[in-house]
Amino acid sequence: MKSKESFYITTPIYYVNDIPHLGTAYCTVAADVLARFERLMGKDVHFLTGTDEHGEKIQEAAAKLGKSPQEFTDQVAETFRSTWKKMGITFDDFIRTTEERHKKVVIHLIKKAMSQGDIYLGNYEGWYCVPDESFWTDSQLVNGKCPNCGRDVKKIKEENYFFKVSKFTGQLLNHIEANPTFILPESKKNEVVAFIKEGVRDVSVSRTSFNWGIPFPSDAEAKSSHHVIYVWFDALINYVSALSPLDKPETFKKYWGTESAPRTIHLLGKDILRFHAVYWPCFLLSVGLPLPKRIFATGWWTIEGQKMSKSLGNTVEPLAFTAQYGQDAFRLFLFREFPMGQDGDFNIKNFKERSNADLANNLGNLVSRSFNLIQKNLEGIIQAPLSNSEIQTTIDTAATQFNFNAMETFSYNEVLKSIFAILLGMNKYIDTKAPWTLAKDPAKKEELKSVLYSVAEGLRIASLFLWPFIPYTCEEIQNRLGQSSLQDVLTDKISFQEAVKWGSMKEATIKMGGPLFPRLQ
Ligand code: ME8
Repeated sequence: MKSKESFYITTPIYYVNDIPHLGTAYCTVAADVLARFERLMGKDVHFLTGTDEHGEKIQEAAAKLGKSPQEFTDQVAETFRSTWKKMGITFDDFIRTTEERHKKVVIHLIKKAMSQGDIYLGNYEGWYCVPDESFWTDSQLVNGKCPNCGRDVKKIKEENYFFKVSKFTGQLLNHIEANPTFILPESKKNEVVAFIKEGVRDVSVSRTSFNWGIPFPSDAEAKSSHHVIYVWFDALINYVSALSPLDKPETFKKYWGTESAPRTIHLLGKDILRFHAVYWPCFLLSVGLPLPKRIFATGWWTIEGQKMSKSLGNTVEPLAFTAQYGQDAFRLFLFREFPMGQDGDFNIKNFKERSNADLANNLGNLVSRSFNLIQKNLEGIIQAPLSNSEIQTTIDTAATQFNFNAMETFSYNEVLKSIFAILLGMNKYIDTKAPWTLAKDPAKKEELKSVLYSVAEGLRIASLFLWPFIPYTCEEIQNRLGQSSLQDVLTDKISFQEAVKWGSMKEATIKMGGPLFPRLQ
């Protein structure tokens, strides 16, 4: 068997001072969509998520609850893992930065950068934003607050190790220029380029004023014996450490990729793009590892027009929300309305309108009316007709001309728009063909069979394209149609291309079922 192309997708690892919310669910579901899609494409997918458990913020959060940091992080990490599981997120690995497998790679890589002469000892004096775990200069502050999150900053003065970012920024700029889709979306790439061109200061890679972190490799020069690795460098390395480069170099190479064939896609929010698109690539250049293939920054959600925040109490809790409205309606809404690189507003009115329009009225209605017609007029049996139907060409063309690249560049809303337009077209096709009238005329039996077969076949094909987005519904549609093409693709019995070929539907007896989606008031 031909070996599969490998594919590696990561989400940010989430801070355990908070529980999963709309923002973290967004990135995680977005990564799940692409992971599922690439599996359909026959790739050997490795999908990583996890938790970011060190640093001042976590130490403070644990102390507030009177817990040890380890006890606290064990608990919240489990909440993340189980929430994603319950939401059907198909991650292959879940990394925690307090795990030994992670720590040893962090130490190894920091030592490597030190041996390259890229880390030096110095003193930091400036501002620090604990919620963002980020350093700021006087001139960067906005009205004395953190320019990223607007919260209070504190003055710190401590001995730190620094990483020579500036040594690598020229090389990074060349890479960005030579690889136009390395950082996406374009507008965010331009911001990164402008930031680099202004001149990037070397960044701290250790902290000394608290101790909840990975101890910095000892160095005789240090005056303070309490250096812990700065949480951002600890955290970024998770993408490498999870692949066990020291113990399983072949696995690492397979998923991480090489310079000429990079495999890694990092998905993250725009708030943390600088860490991912500047510091992280420079660090990788220092330690001699290939750069990722793509870094995509998602936009930011507001809720009912307001910034999402714990103090406003307006956060959307994904488990509660999906328990009420269903996983697929939630998943669809995340990507249907707004391009992923832009900010969006999570608004319950829009959510309901979108669910009703796409899911209840369009897809749900298509399933229920076509199944009723097949049941009533063809004894529930779908059988290939003798002649082609007009809709065949539309669906065939859409399937063969599908913009596969749009998925890897996260143009999910474009993809969804075109699929739902086809479903709408299928509903119109039923209206025009009026199979209920054809059924009255025995001479039109073949035509009736052809119309109903076409709709069923269209639904089968659509369920393959839609599966990454609304998996539960698509599996149900395949099941009701008595088809296994989705399973056959996922178990490598057939390719996706074969599965979406018009006419591959097996003769089957349909299973009737209730409405797929309730109409929301
Ligand atoms: O930053 N809208 O973790 P984090 C959209 N541990 N996305 C949002 C959002 C919102 N309102 N709020 C949060 C960290 N996010 C670090 C990452 S990676 C090596 C370390 C999403 O728990 C967004 O993707 O603060 C953001 O990047 C992520 O949550 C940060 O989660």
